[in-house]
Amino acid sequence: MPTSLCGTWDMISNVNFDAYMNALGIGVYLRKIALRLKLRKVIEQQGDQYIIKTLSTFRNYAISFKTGQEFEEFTKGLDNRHIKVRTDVVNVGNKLTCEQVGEKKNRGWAHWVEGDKLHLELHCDGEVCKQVFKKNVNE
Ligand code: YOG
Repeated sequence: MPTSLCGTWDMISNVNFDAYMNALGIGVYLRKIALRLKLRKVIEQQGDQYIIKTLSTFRNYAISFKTGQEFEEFTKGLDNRHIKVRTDVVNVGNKLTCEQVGEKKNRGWAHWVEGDKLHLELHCDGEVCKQVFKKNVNE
């Protein structure tokens, strides 16, 4: 089990998000909107079962899965693709990793906690976006 990812986390930095979205084929207009968003992650976990919500003033997105089990993800409101997904808990660095297999090569993400910060690395086609979130203790 990784160090608990649970809680409400507010974005404090977002590096290379534009290039990541471009790799996903998101058009310039949507990218401009998305770049201004301060994303919030709300993560719940019970055993192997996770719910990860990405919230913003523009759109929300949620996935729910069991680690170690393949599932189908439809990235509705994001790049709107159907992908096969597998998440795993990696003991090295206490990471929760996700591989998103589909039309886009080398696509996935990893979450981990360092101190009081939640880290997220999103990758697609050689582009890596790094997002950091600070725990919101009021939520
Ligand atoms: O999170 O996969 O935590 O699902 C990245 C969006 C912007 C819409 C957010 C809406 C990728 C336009 C999800 C943003 C860009 C841009 C708020 C990242 C696509 C479209 C929903 C993600 C994982 C890991 C869990």
